[in-house]
Amino acid sequence: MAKKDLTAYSICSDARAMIKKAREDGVETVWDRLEEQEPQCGFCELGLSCRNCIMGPCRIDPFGNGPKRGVCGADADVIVARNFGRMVAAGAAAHSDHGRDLVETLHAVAQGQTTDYGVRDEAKLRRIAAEVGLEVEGKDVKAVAAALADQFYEDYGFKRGSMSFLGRVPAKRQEVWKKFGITPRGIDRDVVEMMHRTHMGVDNDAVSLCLHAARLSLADGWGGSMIATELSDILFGTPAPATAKVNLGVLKADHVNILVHGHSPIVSEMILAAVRDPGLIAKAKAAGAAGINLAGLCCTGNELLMRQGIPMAGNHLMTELAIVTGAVEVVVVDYQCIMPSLVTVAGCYHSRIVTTSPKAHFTGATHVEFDMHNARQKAIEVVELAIERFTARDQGRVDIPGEPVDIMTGFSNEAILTALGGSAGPLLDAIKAGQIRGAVAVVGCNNPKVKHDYQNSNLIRECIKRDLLVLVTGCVTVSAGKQGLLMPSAADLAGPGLSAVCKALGIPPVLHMGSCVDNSRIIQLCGMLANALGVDISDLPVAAAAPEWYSEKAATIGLYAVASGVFTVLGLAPPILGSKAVTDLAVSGLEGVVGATFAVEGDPVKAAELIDARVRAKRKALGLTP
Ligand code: XCC
Ligand code: SF4
Repeated sequence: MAKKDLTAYSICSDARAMIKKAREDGVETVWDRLEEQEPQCGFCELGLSCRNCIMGPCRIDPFGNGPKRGVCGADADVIVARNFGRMVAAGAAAHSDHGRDLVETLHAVAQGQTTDYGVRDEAKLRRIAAEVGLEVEGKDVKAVAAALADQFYEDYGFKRGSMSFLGRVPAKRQEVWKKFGITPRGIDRDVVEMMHRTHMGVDNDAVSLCLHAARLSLADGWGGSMIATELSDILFGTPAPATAKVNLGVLKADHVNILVHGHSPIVSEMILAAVRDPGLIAKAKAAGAAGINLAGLCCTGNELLMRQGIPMAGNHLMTELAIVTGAVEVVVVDYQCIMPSLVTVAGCYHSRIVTTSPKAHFTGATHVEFDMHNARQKAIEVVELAIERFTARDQGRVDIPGEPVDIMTGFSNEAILTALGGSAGPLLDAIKAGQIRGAVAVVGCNNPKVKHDYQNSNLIRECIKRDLLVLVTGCVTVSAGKQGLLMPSAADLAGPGLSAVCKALGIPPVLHMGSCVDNSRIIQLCGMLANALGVDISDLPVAAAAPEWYSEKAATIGLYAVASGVFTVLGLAPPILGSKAVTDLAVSGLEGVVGATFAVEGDPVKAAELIDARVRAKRKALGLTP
């Protein structure tokens, strides 16, 4: 197969060097497999294929010549809406089931069933418990933790028919949700209901399906994801600003290198504790290594980066390439976004993929199952495996490209408020004065269909130039960090207003707010700003973008952003274009319902212009300078 020039795949020199090495080493990557899949199915791309029952599979002809209905009679609108609904349900399920693991961990801590985990931020535990209406006066940590775990368990079911964090939603927004019947009721309930509605012969109206998709996405954003974020802070510490490093250069040729990949800090925090164990460090030295080096990939990397300053080796499209360095002993994974190909890539070197979750087995990987009661011990076993693998490493095949880049991290809402002197007031003043014209959350993944990191990093550049403060999470963090955009010095690339504010506060124009579940921090911040101004979130000069998204979870995040009132630009179209009704709803109709829409734009300059237009309109409506 003809290979494209290396510059076509990624803007990053470490990525290009490793794609070249992969070719030399005979390792197949995600880009090779994408080429093999092309041309991809046009029906599926448009959302027009259905296999929800075995009277099918069915497909609708987008050109109107072939069949217009599936065997059951479902038309293009119903099929597209059902498929999109299931996509959103899967994304919400992933985030929320991750959140569930944290609730179970808090519960185990409260019941004294584990000593491996504990409450690291008791003040936050008490604050959150009081916020959701629990009695905290005179109660000890364990009692408060037990009550909070019980409260969150109910958010998953349907006992209360509402969610703990609804109080964070501005009153005007709650009215909008009530009016259209999209107030989330229970995380599991709303996800299950989507599976029910999309069974053959249940909900057969595209608008009704889309509204329920919005409701269940809100159960994720203001529910499952928000619970995951807040409990991770309580159990592992609330992030505060710190500096760290990013790119494949964080790997060390003379060290045992362990990468954590996936999403939950429950596993990665234990690995971190184990790599700091003096006994294990001594073992590594006895095996000929200079020490043990831990680095992160994807979202669990973001969790460790935010709270512990652990370096980041890369984002989604760097996960295979990290192993191609030949310097990685073990990749410890939990769940989500872990390409099954990693097992094959690891097999081309001395590397091992270690799976840890009972929910996520990979054929060919080494399974070391972690639970609340054995996590510390299991982490030690994993580090011992890595030390053993180090002795099998072929140093002649090691190539670690480039030097790491500095990044600033740790901007939880608590940290942002502290940096501002205790309240959102100074931020609002800067927005009112037009120094900061607005804020844009640039979030999400990489996708081999677009040049790696190009759209992510260039949209950020375009936004800060326009005096728009940028907030990043997930894989975009690495895209931005590698380009130097997460350092205070990037203020020089910002417009004059934003640049001045950043310099005065010593912060970067692009703030790292965490992993993908931590997008909940961003909507919470939007809620706080709206409340401070007495307006709805949809009145704020804010926007969101997922320039290189690939995952079902990103679709869910995009939808809860829009349903919360935040205009959202996607760099790639979701599979809905086969239905005019669903597409019209997404890009215009939703404005009249939730006060925000999606737009699809892959070009970073054009995307920034769309965002700028939204910010201008919102500023004008608030009586501010454009
Ligand atoms: Fe996955 Fe969360 Fe996307 Fe990265 S950004 S590819 S979802 S790891 Ni969340
Ligand atoms: Fe075909 Fe309808 Fe079955 Fe889908 S649900 S596969 S459209 S018959």
